[in-house]
Amino acid sequence: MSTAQDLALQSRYGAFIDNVFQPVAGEVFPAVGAATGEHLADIARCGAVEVDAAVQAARRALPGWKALQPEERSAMLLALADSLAADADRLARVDAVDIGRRLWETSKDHAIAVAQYRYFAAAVVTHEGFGRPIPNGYLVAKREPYGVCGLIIPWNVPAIMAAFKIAPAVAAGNTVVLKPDENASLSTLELCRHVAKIFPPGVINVVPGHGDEAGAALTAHPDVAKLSFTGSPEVGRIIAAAGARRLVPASLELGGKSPNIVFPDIDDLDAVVDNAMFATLYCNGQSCLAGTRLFVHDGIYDRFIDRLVAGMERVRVGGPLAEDTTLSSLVSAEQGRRVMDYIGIGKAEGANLLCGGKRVAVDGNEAGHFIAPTVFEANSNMRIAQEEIFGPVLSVIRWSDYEDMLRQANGVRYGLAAGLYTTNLARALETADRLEAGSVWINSYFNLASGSPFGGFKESGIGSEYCRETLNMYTHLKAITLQNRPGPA
Ligand code: TXE
Repeated sequence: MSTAQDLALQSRYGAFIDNVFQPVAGEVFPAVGAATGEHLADIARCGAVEVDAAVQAARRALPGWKALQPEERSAMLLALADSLAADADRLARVDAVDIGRRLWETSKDHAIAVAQYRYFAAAVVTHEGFGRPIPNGYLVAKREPYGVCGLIIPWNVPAIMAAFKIAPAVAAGNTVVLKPDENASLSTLELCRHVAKIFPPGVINVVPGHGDEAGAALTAHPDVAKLSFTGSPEVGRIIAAAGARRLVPASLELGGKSPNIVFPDIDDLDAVVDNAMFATLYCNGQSCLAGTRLFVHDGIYDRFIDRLVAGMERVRVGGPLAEDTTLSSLVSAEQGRRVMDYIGIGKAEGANLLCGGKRVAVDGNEAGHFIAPTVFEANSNMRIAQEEIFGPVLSVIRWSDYEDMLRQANGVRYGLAAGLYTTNLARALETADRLEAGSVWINSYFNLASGSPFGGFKESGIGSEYCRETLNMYTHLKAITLQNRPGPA
């Protein structure tokens, strides 16, 4: 049995519009297993025609959907969560094979996604406007959905990204057209099979395809009233500019170069080393949240680095489905080249390579893109310590002066996340206040829970996902006044 059959995939996927996969008429692109190069399915390369059909379906569905009571929309989101939870093992394997991430991680992705649908099912029921008396009457401010939302997501955590955008948008009464990434469309297309069983036609539509084709058509469509994008800052600017041209809001999540700061007073060095490794290697380093700039205090530097390098050298690089794998394949040959280029840049800049820095051969995975955990001693001005690499590459920076370290920690264009480790509560809180980042984790990296605002400062983006505030991003306020008699107030 082929992997595709084992995963119960369709051999071809068209656009998902009005709860039906459309017949594939034009060009297709392949879904390929990242670690194996195995052909998994053919996917329609959608363009302006399919995008328009999807947007029109979403427009037709809008009046009925937004007229539902929040409790009714909530019930459907809960049913979707239950349906996805029942299929989570298979969906996690689909993502593991498609994007080359270890199964342990993609299983967590799907659990987070399910929790996300449940969270917004609950949150929308208590998402309220406000009211107050005015002379001779009342003011009511109610929240209304924007209409059709255009959602564009990347490849690194597709199930989470789809849930981050679909759940709040449809909970709030919008209908949506989502474009998944061309490197990771399968689990989103499989999600559609669940949607079709539960939602009215047209509420959730998916148009797979390339960014400059389906993505650009969706962004420019005159009937799309709100945009939400996660991806690179370069494309984020294109989306924001397209939104500005039509004066529709665009929320953006655009990556990071997060500092992870180790103070000299930590009492469990091994645990902090483990955290630093996890912050680097999770998602094979392809996470916008990755803690890729590790500031280690001079007082513990040598001991810390010895353990860190020993730990990194023990990391098991392997196939995504192997149980003992800690680090697996990057998503594509292009991403592999990009990461190897950055490793070359680090060497050329004079950074001191402590471990890794090379590709790894994994038995039976000739076609994969495996790169060993790579640690450089660097300084903050180097490109490897400034630019998002999106691979298992860590820059370690030695520090001794607190103010200088903080200046360096904040000295990048991004501001998505930051971690710090100390037993000194006052220092922890002061540092958390002064870090320019949307999320600060004290003593535990990637400490995310439904309800934590997730969004970037500076060039990491605009808007917060994952929390109640997100429902505000997908609604605008309408003021209605009631007077007890006609005439001037
Ligand atoms: O991102 P793109 P790529 C960063 C990371 C990575 C780099 C490049 O550093 O190495 O970006 O990755 C769609 N109009 N992040 O090239 O191109 C595209 O089809 C409309 C950080 O994969 O930004 C996909 O669906 N859409 C990030 C999505 O945008 C367009 C996660 C993201 O692709 C488009 C991913 C266009 N003109 C990469 N061009 C994070 N914030 O987590 C592309 N797209």
